[in-house]
Amino acid sequence: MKEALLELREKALEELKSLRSAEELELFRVKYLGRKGLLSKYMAQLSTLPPDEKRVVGKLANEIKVELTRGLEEACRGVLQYAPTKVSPVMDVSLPGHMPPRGRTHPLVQTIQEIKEIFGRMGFQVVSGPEVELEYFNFEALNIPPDHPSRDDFDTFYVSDDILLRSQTSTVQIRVMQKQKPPIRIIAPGKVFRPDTVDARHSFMFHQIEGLMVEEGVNFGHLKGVLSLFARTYFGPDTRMRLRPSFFPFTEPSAEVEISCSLCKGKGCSVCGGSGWLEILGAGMVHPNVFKAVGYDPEQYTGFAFGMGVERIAMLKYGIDDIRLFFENDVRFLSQF
Ligand code: 2NM
Repeated sequence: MKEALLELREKALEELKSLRSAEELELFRVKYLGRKGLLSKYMAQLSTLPPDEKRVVGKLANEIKVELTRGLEEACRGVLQYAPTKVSPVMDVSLPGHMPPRGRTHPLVQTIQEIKEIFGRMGFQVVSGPEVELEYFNFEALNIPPDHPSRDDFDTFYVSDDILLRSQTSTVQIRVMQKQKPPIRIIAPGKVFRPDTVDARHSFMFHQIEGLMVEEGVNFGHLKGVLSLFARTYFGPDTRMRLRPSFFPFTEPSAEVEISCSLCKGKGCSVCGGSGWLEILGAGMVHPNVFKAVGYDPEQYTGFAFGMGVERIAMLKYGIDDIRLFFENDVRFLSQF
């Protein structure tokens, strides 16, 4: 039996050298080391031997088992290294596992979070409302009557005669003012929809953050103070801000808010079109007709409101030149933020 075992050892060690695939490795394991394998067969016969011989042969059998197990492990490492993707019944549990790729927050969500935090520190609460909205909240209550020319820029996505996808989140401000008396400090982030043809700068859907502050004695100085603090916090302490007269149906007076171009420091470059200034938002004092629509007395309360496009703000901050990148779900883009 001793000779038989030694012969088995020779044969097995020779065979080990020729193993080339996971399947061959497994066949070898079953043949020599398996529960019904050759070694087990000899081990089972040990009981038939006299005690002295049993000890010696038993020891030998064990040594061969250890040697072949080690040899098989070695062979596994050699073979699997060259065929790492092959599904194998032989597994080395000490190898590091496959790391699943880690997700992260979308750059637009990050931008919204940062802006919410800045206004939150100034006492603004975050509110939200429906994306599918009544025409009344989207237009009439915002001082845009049925035949007003500025409707052309907004009305396309009608669901029925008087229901549409909202074109700005001021609809949410109206809903809040209808329910609550001043003082009011809110910002409303969310999706809005416009009849724009998609290109590098336009999208039929984008994100807006609109803000509103209403109480007795609020004036244009408060608007400037709040917005310049926002601009300096978000774009950096050296950021300068300027206002240019503008028009919105829901504010009077209205202004376009611009900041000094952070890329060229106001000297003029391709991003700011040579002017040194970048438009970041629209703002103004809430129109008395808006207050009347929600049941506020415009003689008692005043307020300012503003609106910004989140994509635009993020594009300026990170130097992104195509708005479509935000919506294509390309991880090569997204994983940079
Ligand atoms: C803007 C620009 C100026 C605005 C107005 C209101 C409301 F509801 F109070 F009338 N909310 N947001 C507003 C004002 C929005 O976006 C460019």
